[in-house]
Amino acid sequence: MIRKLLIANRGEIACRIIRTARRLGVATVAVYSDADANALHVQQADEAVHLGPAPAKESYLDIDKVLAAAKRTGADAIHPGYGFLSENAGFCRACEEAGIIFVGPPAAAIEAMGSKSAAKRIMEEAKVPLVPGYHGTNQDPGILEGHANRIGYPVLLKAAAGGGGKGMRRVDKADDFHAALDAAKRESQNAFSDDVMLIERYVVNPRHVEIQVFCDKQGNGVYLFERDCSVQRRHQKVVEEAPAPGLPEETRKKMGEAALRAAHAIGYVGAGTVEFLLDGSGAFYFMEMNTRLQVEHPVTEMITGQDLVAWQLAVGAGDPLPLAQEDLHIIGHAFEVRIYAEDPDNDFLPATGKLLRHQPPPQDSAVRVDTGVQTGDEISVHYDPMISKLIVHGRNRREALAKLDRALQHYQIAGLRHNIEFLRRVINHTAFVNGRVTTHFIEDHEQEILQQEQQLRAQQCAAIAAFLQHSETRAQHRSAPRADAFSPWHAGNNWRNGLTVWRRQKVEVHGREIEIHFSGSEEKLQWRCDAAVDAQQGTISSLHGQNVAVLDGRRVNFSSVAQGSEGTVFVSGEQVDFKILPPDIGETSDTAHGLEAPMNGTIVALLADAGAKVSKDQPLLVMEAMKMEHTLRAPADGTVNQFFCAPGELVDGGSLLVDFTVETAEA
Ligand code: MV4
Repeated sequence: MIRKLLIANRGEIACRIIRTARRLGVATVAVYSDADANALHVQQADEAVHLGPAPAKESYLDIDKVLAAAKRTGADAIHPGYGFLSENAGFCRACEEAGIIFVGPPAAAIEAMGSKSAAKRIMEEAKVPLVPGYHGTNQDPGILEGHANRIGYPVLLKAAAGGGGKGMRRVDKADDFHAALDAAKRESQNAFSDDVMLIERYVVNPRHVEIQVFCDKQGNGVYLFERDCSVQRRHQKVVEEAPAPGLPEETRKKMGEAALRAAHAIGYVGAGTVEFLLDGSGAFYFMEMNTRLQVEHPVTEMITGQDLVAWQLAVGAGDPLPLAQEDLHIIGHAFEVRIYAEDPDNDFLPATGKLLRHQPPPQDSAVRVDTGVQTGDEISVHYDPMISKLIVHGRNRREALAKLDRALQHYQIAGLRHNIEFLRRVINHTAFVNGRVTTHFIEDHEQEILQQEQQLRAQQCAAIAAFLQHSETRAQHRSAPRADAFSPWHAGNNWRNGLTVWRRQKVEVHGREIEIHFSGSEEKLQWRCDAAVDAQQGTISSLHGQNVAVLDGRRVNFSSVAQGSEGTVFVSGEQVDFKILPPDIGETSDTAHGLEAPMNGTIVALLADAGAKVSKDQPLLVMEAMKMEHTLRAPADGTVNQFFCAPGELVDGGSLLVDFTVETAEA
């Protein structure tokens, strides 16, 4: 039995491991870098040891520091999580030598998978299906070309030391072979300081299907079925699911058994994943084996009802596997999506900064969120920009997919760009809904999945108007100057009858400047906005505080976040980010819609009647500001539709006073 476990990792996986350890009565030790001093995994562990500066090399990747932390705290085991030291055979050995249990496979099993060509030779021996190819040591270019011709084009050149698509080249015809070989070797040499290449027949439009295996120290092994991780973007997984849609039971069994042969061939212990390419005919081929717990393990937990970290701790302590193959069954269907701080509109550039809000959807036995961050945390440049993983389970694929979409709609993240909308477009795409997933899914459907021209809808305008009104009320109630710059209305000396006056505010939404007009109070607010596509005006009444409102007769969940001049509203499962623009001050420039107050002041007199036709420069109203009277005049010949103010009223600079229509020349 492991009594005290050090988790040599950070973020969601550290938190995930701590959760199981706690449940099992195992004490936990977190480690952390300078950047993570207040991180969730540090808060959740029983103890925490500081490792060093933020860069992983000086903290999470520093073997001596991690081992010293384990010794100091008396940990009897180390869980490496994924990434960092999880597949470092040297670290695994160092743990063994220090008498500390490494929760993972033996060092030799990690090493066996270190070279792709060596791994393929072992797999060939173990009768694990391989893509027809060459993985020998003779690297003479002429010999390699001969093999390519034998295999048949198209072929794929792969770096023996590679991974993640680096040093990989597709070659379509013999003429291109030598140029492609040179390029792939150069790339591989640069990336891995090794240019040994292997050649495979290119499998056209395959699926990535991987098998979860588990082995104990007694020599038993089971497979916990498959995960389909085909939907990827530049070798980054986007959606994972279990079971693989449409996989015949017979193929599942064959793949599971092949994966176990792979594991046994290298003396595997613990949780491992054997990756296969699955082609359109149902044939599958070994790609590689990951000798760690994987990011996407929760979908397997969901469909098997097992806790894989608990299994790891049991096996690590020397216990036999808790279940035999015949005890394992697939229950329903599960999806995982990875929520990243990144900008899908800008080539998925990682986003950094402060999470102004991190509010995952409500969780239950079918909706799980694994995260290592909370509102207020910083997403830094030092580590992976993954914010969390959302995992859902349903009785079948369709139900799981519906729950996934709903959960994504309820997920609120503000302060950083993220990929939630992108994920929703992926999972709602017809091809995805129908289970037609391949490794080319995102490329094939790029047009439909990537950002389309965004339109602003009435509900969203209404929500922004409600936000503006709410901010205005807050600003008015504050007497002292505010530290927060956000307050387009902050005047400090002003009172106004908010029920009758129409205010207007320019905001930037979806890269466009729009103007929102609003009138009324928190309880009942009217709004207008020309830019909305479906309706240009409406009313909002709020119920039960700020999270529920009736927008134009529909009751919706609604909330907002702001910092500085930037705001976000969440309404009806969607997010709209906007920027408050400074009001127009000075001359009455706006002739199309009306006249604004040039400054804060008091209305002295209205000089025209509503509905009156007036000529250019005719005085319309007088206001007083800074002890001087100012006359607002008609900007052109036209009609005074309505006054949004009355004599004696105090008005803010920039607020709309008169609705005015310029007369247009008629035929
Ligand atoms: C392949 C292949 C087609 N044919 N091998 C990409 C990363 C590396 N782990 C293996 N990869 C591939 N190997 C043959 N013989 C296509 C891919 C591939 C891929 C595989 C899994 C998931 C996503 C992928 C995206 C592009 C290419």
